[in-house]
Formats: sequence, structure tokens, C-alpha cells
Amino acid sequence: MFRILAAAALGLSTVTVAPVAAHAAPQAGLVITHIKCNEQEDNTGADDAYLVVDGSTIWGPVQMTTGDSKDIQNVAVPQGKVLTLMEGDWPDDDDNLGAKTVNGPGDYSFTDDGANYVVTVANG
Ligand SMILES: [Ca+2]
Ligand SMILES: [Ca+2]
Ligand SMILES: [Ca+2]
Repeated sequence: MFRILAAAALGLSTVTVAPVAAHAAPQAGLVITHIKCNEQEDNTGADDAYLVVDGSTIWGPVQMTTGDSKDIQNVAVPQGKVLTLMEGDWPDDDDNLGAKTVNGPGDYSFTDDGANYVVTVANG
């Protein structure tokens, strides 16, 4: 047992440690440019739509009703991250309208909870 541990320790000591990268790879530079509401979530009044990445709100809340189409001023969204569309309510809990992993430019649909939104992601 002891010999095995000693051998393992010896083995570890010969492992060369790769230098730690000075800084992370640059982001792909994706941005959110547009949001379209094909079907709002709330039955009465406008939705209070907002977009969340990693628990932080990156856009909104903005009032949206069915048929609304709004330009967004190039809000950065990191590639590979999960983008969640939320709808604010009070006093009951906010509604999760869907979550999508942002893999590149394109239209992302959020259709949970009876809603239908399309968020456009473009190269920044
Ligand atoms: Ca709601
Ligand atoms: Ca609401
Ligand atoms: Ca709710």
C-alpha cells in the first residue's frame, strides 16, 4: 500500500504543469438585436418581458403585447450560455417562457407557458 502511494507520488512529481492561460479566449461577440412577441403570456395587460443569463437580467423588463416587435440596442450575450426569457408578475411568481443555449447568430423561440416570443441574435 505504502509503496503504491510512493510510486504515485513519484509519478505526480514528474508531471509537467501546463502554464495557466494569461486570459480567457475572446468572446465571439454575439449580440441580441431584436425581440418579437407572437403571443403574450399574460391574459390581461402587457407582459413584462426580460432576458436572463447566469441569473442576471441582461435586458428588460420591457412591456410587450401580442404583435409587438422591438429592436434591442446590441445587448451582448456570451456564446454557449443559456438565455432565459422571463415574464414579470406580481404578486405571483414570474413566469419562465423558455431557455435556449445561444450557439450562434439566429432566431431563438421561447414558447413555454403558452407564450411565443422570438429573440434574434446576431454577430456584434
Ligand atoms: Ca404572467
Ligand atoms: Ca406579467
Ligand atoms: Ca406568474
